[in-house]
Amino acid sequence: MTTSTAAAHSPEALAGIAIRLAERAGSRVLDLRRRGVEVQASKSSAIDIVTAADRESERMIVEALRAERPDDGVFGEEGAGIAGTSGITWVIDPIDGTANYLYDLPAYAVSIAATVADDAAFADGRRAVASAVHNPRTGETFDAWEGGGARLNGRTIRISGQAELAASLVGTGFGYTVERKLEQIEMVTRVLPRIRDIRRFGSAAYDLCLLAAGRLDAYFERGLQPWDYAGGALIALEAGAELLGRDASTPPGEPLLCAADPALVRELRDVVLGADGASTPA
Ligand code: LIP
Repeated sequence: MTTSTAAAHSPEALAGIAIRLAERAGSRVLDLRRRGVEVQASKSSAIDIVTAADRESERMIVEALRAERPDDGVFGEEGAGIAGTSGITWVIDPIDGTANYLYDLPAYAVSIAATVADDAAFADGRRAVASAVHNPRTGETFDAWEGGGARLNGRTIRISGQAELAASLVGTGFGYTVERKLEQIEMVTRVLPRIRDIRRFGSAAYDLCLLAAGRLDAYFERGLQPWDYAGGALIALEAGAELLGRDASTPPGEPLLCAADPALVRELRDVVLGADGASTPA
């Protein structure tokens, strides 16, 4: 492989593609928002919506990736599913935080992650090696590549370093079905008395980036899809966070994803799961 070819395949180069495509799709998503949101479908429940912008964002990103990286796979929230031969699969959330997009609340993002197969890293069997998460409403672009650190608009970011649970500002989120919400309420009931406070912004990708930037001290959620966390998880890891799943044999992912400073994340997981022996308030 020549030097130029190697550079074209480097994690840093993949991050550059993710940044460019996330910002381009974000600009289109913002333009469509200004014209008015068109809800086109729903998925797991009537409130799990798909807008025309979700579909247009994913279409734009997939079209560009197919042109630039024809041997790569593509996997998107709104249906893109293309097997590749290069070992790289792009995981796309065209708008993470779609409800916020519908209500014009400034916490939604385009998330693009270049991933490789790795059953030990995450529950979906893939690990991001490069990613970008772009919030078009705030103009923030978070990016990372494996071993290259994490950045916000090009400036290096690090987690807060908070190791004390009682002083921690903790992000979380809730699903779209009653059954899932009831499970999540139990988790919040255990956690809220033990921490500074909860923040629920409505986008896992953005939550993980806020953790990476030190604006949250920790984050947990049960029920996330790979496209929700793939991009933000790498950015949080490269900013110094440790991510845990439900137990030692279950990597972070849909069953549970906990993210925080390595000195805090195990205590957080134990409290989330009720495994710390504390009694839940009546
Ligand atoms: C969202 C997640 C968020 C979760 C929301 C929703 P979507 O993804 O990023 O963490 O709490 O309920 O699932 O559906 O907006 O792409």
